[in-house]
Amino acid sequence: MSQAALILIKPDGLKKSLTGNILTRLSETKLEIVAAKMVRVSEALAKEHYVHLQDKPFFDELVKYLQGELHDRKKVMALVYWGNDAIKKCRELVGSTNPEEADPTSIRGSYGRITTHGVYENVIHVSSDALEAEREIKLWLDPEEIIVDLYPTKEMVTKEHKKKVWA
Ligand code: IDP
Ligand code: MG
Repeated sequence: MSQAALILIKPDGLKKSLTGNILTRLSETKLEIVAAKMVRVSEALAKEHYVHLQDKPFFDELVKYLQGELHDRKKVMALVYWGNDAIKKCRELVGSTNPEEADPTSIRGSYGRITTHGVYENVIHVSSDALEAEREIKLWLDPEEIIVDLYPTKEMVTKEHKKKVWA
């Protein structure tokens, strides 16, 4: 069954110029990329993304990490991979959360590190299951930014909505 997975190339991945390597590795999955964009991550977005870890001692550091404050790279690249067993396929290539325990040939095993601050800098995020993928994709992207219909949508007329357009 086709499934979607949110991938984030985290600020350390961008700072280390790993975008090309990571996308090449992920292409081994033969999944389809159905969305891609650069995002400047607000504190609110970072906190919501990692809401399940809000009680952890490393939470504040983790939020700063995702915002790019530890790497002077205030952006992440967000992608949606789509296809059969997308989450399992991506997670296998990405490797374990702790880069020291991750298979050395996995993306995190190859490029991740544990900092003296204690947060695992593991260069990439991938959704953990289908429910989390849906929650995360809806958090990071609007329906129009994804080229397939993943989840139900509705139409809304937003007359008062302020929007930046080309001058
Ligand atoms: P995942 O990214 O493999 O799904 P999660 O448990 O969802 O793992 O954790 C989110 C992120 O929080 C990790 O990718 C890593 O950057 C950081 N993290 C998780 N557990 C720890 C820990 O025990 N110490 C330091 N950082 C951690
Ligand atoms: Mg997770």
